[in-house]
Amino acid sequence: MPDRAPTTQFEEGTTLDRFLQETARSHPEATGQFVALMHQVTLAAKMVSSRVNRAGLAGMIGQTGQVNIQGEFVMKLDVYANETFKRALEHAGVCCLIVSEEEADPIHIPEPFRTGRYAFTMDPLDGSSNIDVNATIGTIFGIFRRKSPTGGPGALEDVLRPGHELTAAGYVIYGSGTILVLATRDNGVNGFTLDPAVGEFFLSHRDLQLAPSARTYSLNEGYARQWDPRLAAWIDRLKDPARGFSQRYIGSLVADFHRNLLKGGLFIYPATAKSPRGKLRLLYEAFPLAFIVEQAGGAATDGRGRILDRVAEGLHERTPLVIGNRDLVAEATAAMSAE
Ligand code: AHM
Ligand code: MG
Repeated sequence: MPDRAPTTQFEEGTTLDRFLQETARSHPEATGQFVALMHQVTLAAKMVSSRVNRAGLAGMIGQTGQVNIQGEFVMKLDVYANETFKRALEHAGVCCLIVSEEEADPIHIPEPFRTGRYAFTMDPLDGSSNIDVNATIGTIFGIFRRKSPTGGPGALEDVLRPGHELTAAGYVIYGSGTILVLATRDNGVNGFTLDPAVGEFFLSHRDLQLAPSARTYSLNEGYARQWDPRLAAWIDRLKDPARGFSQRYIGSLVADFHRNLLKGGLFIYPATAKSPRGKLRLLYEAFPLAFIVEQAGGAATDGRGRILDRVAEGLHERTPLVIGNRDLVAEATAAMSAE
């Protein structure tokens, strides 16, 4: 369990704004930059949410015809989300560097705004393959306190570092409703639901902890013949009716993760013959979700060791991911590394 005690009491219906202001108050050294950064994140999240809801009407369905740094076809909504988060953050004076799954190189902040205290990592639109079928998608983000000298531009050292140095992480899920989940060291994991009529996020999921008896596993079984045989054998054992497991997988990490966070469960995206290092990105997907799951009492490994102990060496590095309830992660990891 994380070493923390929530510092402030909040009732449901508290706005995200008030939550941020009041939690910042318990840090006398706070400069207000974290609150300002989160304001910009929520602004961008509301803009993307609105566009997602109208995607079919706003010309947002389909591909742009381009291929991104990951070798994937870029969707129109990928571009919109990337630009929206970038624009919201680069002129706020709170970030020294932004890195995005959609961009080959770091996004340097223009003068005179680049003196901010934080480096921001993002997968602006996770689950792109689900856009055109109106299924749940999301945005995943991580926030590091800068390491490079203050006063100047950020540098790669602000993001190429161990995952356990994250200050905060979160995601926005654009589903039947829009929910922003934020994890911080002092206040754990909290979910805020957007009331579109009011245009505000309200606290709806206070101090989230993984449900203890998980009975769901999530992975793409279409790749079973490409897995390490030890993983295939373990998944087969999990199907013993006595264990009572169900499988759920939509192919949007954010959606699969959110369901498992609320109900308990295990998500795996292993190494496959096609993606021997896994498909998911360490900086944009694995680090933020590993930070969140640990704050919620769970665990995340790459099949060998703790994700947050990995040191990011490249912006677009990939990793296998095993994430969810602690006991299931331990069981899966042991099975995958058995001699
Ligand atoms: P994206 O960030 O480009 O959308 O890609 C990542 C997505 C994850 O959301 C999801 O878990 C995974 O890719 C699904 O991949 P697959 O179709 O191979 O199962
Ligand atoms: Mg993604």
